[in-house]
Amino acid sequence: MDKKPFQRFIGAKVNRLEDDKFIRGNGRYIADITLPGTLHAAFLRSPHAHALIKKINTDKAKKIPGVIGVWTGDDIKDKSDPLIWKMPIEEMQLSVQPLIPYDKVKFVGEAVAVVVATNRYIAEDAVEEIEVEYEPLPVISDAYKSMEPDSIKVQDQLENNIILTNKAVKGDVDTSFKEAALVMTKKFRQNRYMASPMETRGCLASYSISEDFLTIWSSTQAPYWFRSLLSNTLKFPEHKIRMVAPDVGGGFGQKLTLYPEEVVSCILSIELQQPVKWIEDRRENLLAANHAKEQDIELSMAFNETGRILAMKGRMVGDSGAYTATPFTMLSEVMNSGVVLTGTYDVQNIESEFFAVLTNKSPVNCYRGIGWTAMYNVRESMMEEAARKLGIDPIEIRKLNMVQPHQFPYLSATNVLFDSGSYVESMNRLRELVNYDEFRKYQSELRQQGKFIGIGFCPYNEPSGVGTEMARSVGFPISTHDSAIVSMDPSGKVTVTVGAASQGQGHETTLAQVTADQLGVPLKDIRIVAGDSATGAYGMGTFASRTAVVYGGAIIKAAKVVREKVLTIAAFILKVHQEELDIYNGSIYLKEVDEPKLSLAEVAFSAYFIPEHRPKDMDSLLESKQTYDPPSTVSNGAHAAIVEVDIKTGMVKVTDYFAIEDCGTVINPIIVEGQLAGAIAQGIGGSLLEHLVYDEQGQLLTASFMDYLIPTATDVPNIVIEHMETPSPTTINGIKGVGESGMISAPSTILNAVQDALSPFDVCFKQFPLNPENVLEHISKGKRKKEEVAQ
Ligand code: MCN
Repeated sequence: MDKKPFQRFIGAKVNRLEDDKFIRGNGRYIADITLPGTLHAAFLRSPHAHALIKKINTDKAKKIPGVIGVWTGDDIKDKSDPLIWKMPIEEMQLSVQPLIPYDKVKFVGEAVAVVVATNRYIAEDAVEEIEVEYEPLPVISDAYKSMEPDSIKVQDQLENNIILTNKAVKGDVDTSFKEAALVMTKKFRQNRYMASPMETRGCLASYSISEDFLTIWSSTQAPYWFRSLLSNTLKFPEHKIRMVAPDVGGGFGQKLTLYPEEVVSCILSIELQQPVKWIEDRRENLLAANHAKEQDIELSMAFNETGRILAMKGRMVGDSGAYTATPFTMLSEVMNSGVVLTGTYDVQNIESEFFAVLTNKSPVNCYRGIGWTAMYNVRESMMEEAARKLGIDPIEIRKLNMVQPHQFPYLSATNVLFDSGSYVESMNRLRELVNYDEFRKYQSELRQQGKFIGIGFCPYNEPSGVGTEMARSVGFPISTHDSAIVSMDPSGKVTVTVGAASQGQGHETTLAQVTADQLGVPLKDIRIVAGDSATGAYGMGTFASRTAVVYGGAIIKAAKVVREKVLTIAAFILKVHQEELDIYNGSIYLKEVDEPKLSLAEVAFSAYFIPEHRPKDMDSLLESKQTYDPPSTVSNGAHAAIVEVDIKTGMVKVTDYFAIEDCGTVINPIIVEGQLAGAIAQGIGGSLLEHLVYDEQGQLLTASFMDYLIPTATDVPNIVIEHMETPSPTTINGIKGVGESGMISAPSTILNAVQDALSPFDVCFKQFPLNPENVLEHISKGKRKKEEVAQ
């Protein structure tokens, strides 16, 4: 008899299980959670980028009916430590961030006082009544000036404003540059922009005096990790803190920081013995939630006459704002740029130097594609320029330099182990997909008609999963292991508990798919519990495209143990050898026989309640907890975009977008495509629209969505996505991560496409965003240059 086809869930296009509740408005975000007696906090924020706080008068605010209290930095400072998180890097200076400053403010938007009231309206009104006397100080808003020896200091206790600088050299860089046929240097300013999650930051802190226990619901990406940080900062015992991330409406790295407002909310709840809720508004988010990306890169590349890269030299200066955000610190942006200096290319002669510098601006921390975006922008635009100069096709010059199939596993000059990949193949497929040769003909026809379209490319690779080994090998001395608990209850249903916290990535679906394949249970019989430190599945959280790899791996390990137990019991009951059995669709089958012999529910019930049905030495729990700390794995892919530039208005329209992605074994193609589409949309925003503009006085000029432009549906074209699947030989089940890939390559793909469209004007952008002002300026410069040459 034919065996029933076993339904494999890994690789299946399963619709997102969590979407039903979100679409129907049944999600539960922080703002939806209200406990009896909840009070509301609102923060007064500094209008100055750098100023002494001379006096704060809270009398009027305190008198407003409904106001419970007003706290300033002086009131808070002895109740907790400030925020300090130092990477264990000896040379790194120790940045200290007061929860609320009591002596001086260091960026516009920094909280200077907090009101707690019976409702949010009263709290906001009372904030308006607080009077602060400031003495403005000179402001440092430029990273280069901040590095000068006589610069004013952002943090008084530090030696200077450079938190860390480091230089790494590998191979013989100088000789390679001397012998090169072509040497190019490009300076690129990666503008400051930020994640704009639909749900802004927020928390609800609730202290129970009867249990001496603190619960904090926070819109966070890393509940366990932040519980440790919170405990450390507050000096409140960790085992008496529960941190929960309920539904989170996007994070993208912004919620990978323990923020002062969260610690203050806890302090106030402990003091008032009532729940305290803080929900930030969009203006506060733009002012005071972590900014991202800002850095200047100077990159030099040496090529031989065939287009082979001989050596690269990168110098990164990161404008990190006033503090190093906890816990990833401002280093992550510039350090990561150094890590991905060579990208997909085989270059062993490198020099890379970075400076992470304080200024009087909002702190910079992680945002999808951290450090990658900037380095890819400069390197990949140089690759296209080198191709033009050497008369080589832009796809071929990349293929020539890429890590070739026979080179895997390949150790990059920056110490990243590329386990496997489809680098060259993905470029070949991209060329076919975009119909490149036809495009060039079409482009020149349109140019005759005065229309300027262009095509840009960008291959990428994404160190993903990020376990301890990879983090340490690239200079982040942190530990990133995680655990999963898989437990089958007496009815045969499965609960999987992980420390990850989904912000919209679809973990409820994909982690259930991973479990279903191991245990042979239908998806509806699996519940994923995540983001709650009370559940005991310690984990570092969701970032660095690690959930599929790390939690997927831990789940598979734990589910295998449970499967083994189930099969042992079933074999005992059926009096057969375990190897003769299989589980699928919730039942135990004899292999090669199409009749279920037992249901999982029967086996599970036996495990818990019928000792005669299981071997004597076997424990009764169908449960396993396993940890996983994956080895290095690097996913890859290649993108192309077609843009149309209106040379009269400077408007850029992305008309077509193509992405080839290879994240090893794909768990769910629909979700992976969603990840790419979202990240590419963010890449379009970052390259064309989004820009956090500060003036010299450190005032943020773009503190609303009227000025800070994020892409809308009309800015995002149809995106064609194709999967290639090169399973990782190192990770469990061959899975690699995918979450950031779109943001690594989309900005530079678009940059290259715009430069290609405007090639008759010989433009070379040195700064993002490519907004009409920037584009028109370059077109007119190009025209002037041509006129001069003609004369
Ligand atoms: N996946 C898959 N097959 C693979 C790899 C991944 O099906 N081979 C699925 C995963 O199971 C998961 C999703 O794709 O459902 C993303 O997986 P992964 O690459 O592991 O990334 P994480 O889940 O760890 O999420 C972090 C990543 C990052 S770093 C940012 S930033 C980001 C992102 O995910 N922030 C997001 N995507 C986001 N999506 C939403 N909606 N909101 C955010 O804040």
